[in-house]
Amino acid sequence: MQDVAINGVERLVEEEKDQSLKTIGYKILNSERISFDEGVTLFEKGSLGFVGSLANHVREKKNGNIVYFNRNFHIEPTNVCVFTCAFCSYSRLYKHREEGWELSEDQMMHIVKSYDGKPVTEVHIVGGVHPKLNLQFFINLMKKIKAHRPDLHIKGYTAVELDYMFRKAKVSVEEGMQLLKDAGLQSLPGGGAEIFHTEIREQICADKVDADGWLAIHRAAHKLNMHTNATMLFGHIEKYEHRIDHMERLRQLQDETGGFNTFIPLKFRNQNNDMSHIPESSVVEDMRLYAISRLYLDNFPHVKAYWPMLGRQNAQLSLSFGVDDLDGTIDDTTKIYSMAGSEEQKPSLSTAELVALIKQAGRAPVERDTLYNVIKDYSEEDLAALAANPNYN
Ligand code: V47
Ligand code: SF4
Repeated sequence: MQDVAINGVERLVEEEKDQSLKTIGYKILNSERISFDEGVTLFEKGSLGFVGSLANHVREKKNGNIVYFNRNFHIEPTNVCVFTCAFCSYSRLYKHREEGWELSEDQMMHIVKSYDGKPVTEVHIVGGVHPKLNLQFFINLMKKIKAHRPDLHIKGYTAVELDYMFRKAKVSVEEGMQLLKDAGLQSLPGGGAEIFHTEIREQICADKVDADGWLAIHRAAHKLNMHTNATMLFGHIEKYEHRIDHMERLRQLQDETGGFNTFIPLKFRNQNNDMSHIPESSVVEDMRLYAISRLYLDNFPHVKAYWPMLGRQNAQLSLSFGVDDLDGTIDDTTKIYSMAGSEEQKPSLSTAELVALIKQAGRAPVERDTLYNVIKDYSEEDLAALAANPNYN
């Protein structure tokens, strides 16, 4: 089977009429790294079929037929935020905080406790940058969560939240990361990266941590043996070279530390924000982007499609364009996307539903923990039995 697939993609490259694409195609087939300019060329000239077949080839070489997911839940401590990112539909300024929400420690612990006895492995904590919630508040929260449920992996705080917390507490990035790690924080999510290039960053999120600051926080986490993710907000005013510049900076840091697990492209959604006049990208453009990121980020183990943002059908489609991870079951607590106009207004999928979705796409569903250790392979599982089992629905 694999020989047929490899022959298919080899033939596609061999028959490619454009010489620059053909050269890139051969490089990829020979597992050679592509350059910045070649990345841009793929965006400019690569058809969906061309980049998609190559990305699928790379994805199957790295991760076989597996699609990973995990069982997690979100806590969003607040949507009050000191920043004013133009694409954000979710945040409220402190002076308008009565329109938003602020959870107390008790309320957050209540959410954690509501999962007692349920087989979740991860809590993902992400929210706005509240001017009154400081480093000590979050250190206490980490300790409380860990004291209550030591086996729950805490993935929390974007580099934007951390940068603000550390500056306010007057600690260095290294000291701040160490304090949070000691309190129980284990991984960082990939948010806040947006587009690193200043030409774009100045227009969409001028006031929050810049590219070097974002990268310094992830570097510090990696040096403490913590794993992190990286996102890229795409499909707005950025050009192809800004996308490649973003991926290039991530590729370089990954060469240095090896601490990134997953790249997560996030499609810009245009409702209820200051960039609503910008049309959303097409599904073909989205799939080309997934594929090209799989090809460019040759040192990233995984590429994730965040299904609540993309919608379940397009997330299924992405599994043929380089994606090997669909994030998690996620309960209905994440509001970042529903408020920005995502199809998924109540993003919740049971394990049985997620497994069925992956199987429909002809892939092998595997539950993982945050660090990609396999918890359970569902490829031989009977779907009806799974749906009837209360542990999986
Ligand atoms: O940084 C905000 C994005 C991110 C919009 O690491 C928007 O596993 C699209 O980082 N349209 C936060 N995107 C969420 C995040 C994340 C999500 C899932 C998994 C992981 C992980 C991380 O949400 C922000 C920003 O890029 N975002 N507004 C919008 N209108
Ligand atoms: Fe605040 Fe994050 Fe929204 Fe920016 S994207 S305004 S940092 S909540």
